[in-house]
Amino acid sequence: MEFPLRQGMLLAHTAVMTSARFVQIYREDGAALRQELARGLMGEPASVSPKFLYDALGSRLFDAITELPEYYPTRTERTILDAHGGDIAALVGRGRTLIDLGAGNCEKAARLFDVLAPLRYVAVDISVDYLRQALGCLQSQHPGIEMVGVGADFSVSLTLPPEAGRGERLLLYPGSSIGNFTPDDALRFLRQARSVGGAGGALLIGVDLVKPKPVLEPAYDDALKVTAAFNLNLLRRLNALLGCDARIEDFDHVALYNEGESRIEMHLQARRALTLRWPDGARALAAGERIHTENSYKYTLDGFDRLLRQAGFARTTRWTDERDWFAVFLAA
Ligand code: AVJ
Repeated sequence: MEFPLRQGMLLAHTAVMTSARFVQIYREDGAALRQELARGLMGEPASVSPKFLYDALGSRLFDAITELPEYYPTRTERTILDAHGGDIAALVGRGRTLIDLGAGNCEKAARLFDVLAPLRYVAVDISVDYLRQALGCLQSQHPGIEMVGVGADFSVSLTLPPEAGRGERLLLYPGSSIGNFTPDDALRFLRQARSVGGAGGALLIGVDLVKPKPVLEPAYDDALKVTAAFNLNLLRRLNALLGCDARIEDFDHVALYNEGESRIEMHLQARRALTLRWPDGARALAAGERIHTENSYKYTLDGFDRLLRQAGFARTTRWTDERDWFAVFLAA
């Protein structure tokens, strides 16, 4: 199988101590990252891609978010998958190659191992280091499943290395990560997922649903301030990657539901007028001016079903929790 390498990507194979194999299909060079960050900061409004949220600390903070009482998506999706794993297995069959897009701690996929009995598990995540720990541990618990870890950034294009193997593919895209894309980009992503899945392929995807503001906003602005730390960690990344001089204490975490766009927005808001400086650039921010750091789109059941069909999936099945807060779609 051929896969295009984006400019700035290197191909590197790495061996580890466990029997899980690891492949890294991208390593953006520092110059490309700096350029991307500088371009975002100079934008109107200033922005930073949410992919920079997930360094080692950011991934751990996200894990902590999933334990918060206010953050309902993870546990609601888990309830749905636990309740309907059997239905899912009956529809997709056992013994597939399970491809986990944005695997993180691999916990969601692991809970499906019993019902789906995959022959191979391919965990894809932007944070390879995090994947190494998670997969190493999982491989020893499930020696019968061939495991491959893939470090990849598919925010631009979804491509898999030959190590992902052939065989009937079930793509898993849990957690409503699809919400980070604009609806247009989500459609592009779903079309790519359809083609990567191949004939007989299926996609199991978690989608967060539209609901009242008083439920949505606290989920992204929790009382313990874990989400604030998760968002503010971006400033540390700006300093480390770009050589920026941002001070954490100069910014507030802001999370708001934009009803017109049907999305939660996260921002970093300057507490006072200030200028961010880095080796070959600077960005002045007025007091109260924001850096846009994340969108998390919410869908209606029918709206997402329409998107799947537009992407070329002919058969869709969906399950929700009893409050209709979250949905899991199976598309073939
Ligand atoms: C990982 C993108 C699904 O949008 O709910 C959680 C990220 N941001 N709290 C989400 C997130 C703030 C999360 N996704």
